[in-house]
Amino acid sequence: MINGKKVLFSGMQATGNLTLGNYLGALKNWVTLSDEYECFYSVVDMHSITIRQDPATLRQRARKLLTIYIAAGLDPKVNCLYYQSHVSGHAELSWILSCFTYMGELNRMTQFKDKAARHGDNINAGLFTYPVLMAADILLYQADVVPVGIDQKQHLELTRDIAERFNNLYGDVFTVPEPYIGKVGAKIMSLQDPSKKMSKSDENPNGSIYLLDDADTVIRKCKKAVTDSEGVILYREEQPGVKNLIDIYSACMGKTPEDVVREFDGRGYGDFKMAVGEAVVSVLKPLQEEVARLESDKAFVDLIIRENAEKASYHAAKTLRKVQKKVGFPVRIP
Ligand code: ATP
Ligand code: LTN
Repeated sequence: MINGKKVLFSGMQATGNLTLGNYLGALKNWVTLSDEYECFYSVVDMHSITIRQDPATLRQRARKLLTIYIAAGLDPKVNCLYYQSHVSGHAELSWILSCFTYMGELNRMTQFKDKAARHGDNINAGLFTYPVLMAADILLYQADVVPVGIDQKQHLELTRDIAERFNNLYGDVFTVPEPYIGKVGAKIMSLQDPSKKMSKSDENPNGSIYLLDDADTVIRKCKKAVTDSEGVILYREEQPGVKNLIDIYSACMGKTPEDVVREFDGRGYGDFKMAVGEAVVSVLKPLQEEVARLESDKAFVDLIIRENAEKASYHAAKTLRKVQKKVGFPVRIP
């Protein structure tokens, strides 16, 4: 508990450009949760270097991501928005936790298997121990809840196992976190292949709507979205393309899929796609304007970065000192 509130931790990698899937599936929920919890939202740049990055691009993207957090509606004076690499406790706790994590556990992680298959020329130890750093992120702040997509559930289960193992040995040191998997927009699919999720790392740019796409691009991508030859707008598994467009429209307009089906009863795909495009633009436009405004206010964003790194470091140090003592490191002489 911090300030009488339960603690929430989540993070996103600054790799690739954020998609509408990231926004509807993650960021939008983060904003909703931010009143109820004491929140830490990190730009997890240390996780990013498990895949080779161009340094200048990584730095730019990390800053852009932090700006998007603010523009999406996370008040940086209330929520702790910060770069993972600015708080050394993440790396320090990660080392300790790696001594309480088994090779067998890490070997079972499906994300590692996927990424190792995709980046066969660079299967580094960081890629393997990635979930330990993620556990450190979460446990460092004694988080109660962690909003993540379904793809991250396995990492969260490992985090819980590590926390429980540590607590069994040393007493109640860590809060054991619960995953929070949102319902609305939980899985937005690719516009070009509705059997795949919309992803930042998709090679086909028409499959994903990027948060910073302009209105014409958004409309064009929606018009090109793959549907079917049924010709009816119904919310069902047999029509995955249409279903995905209904999900997007309902998440953007705050309506239920049933409302949307009723609204478009008897209308054609062309009309519907146009309406989806306009709905997406109505969500993205204010966000983009706010990103531009923040980018022109460098001093404000710099201040947020500094203040929040200090706030995060303060809470991180509290847990870290406790853990160091428990495992037997000598106490610091003041
Ligand atoms: P990549 O495809 O490069 O692995 P990604 O687009 O899946 O990246 P992540 O950084 O893994 O993005 O995820 C950030 C957050 O966005 C996570 O909470 C994830 O669950 C959520 N998310 C990502 N893609 C989608 C999607 N298509 N629909 C809903 N939520 C998504
Ligand atoms: N692995 C996550 C990003 C991430 C994260 C975290 C999410 C790193 N550390 C801690 C929640 C909590 C991803 O790829 N989406």
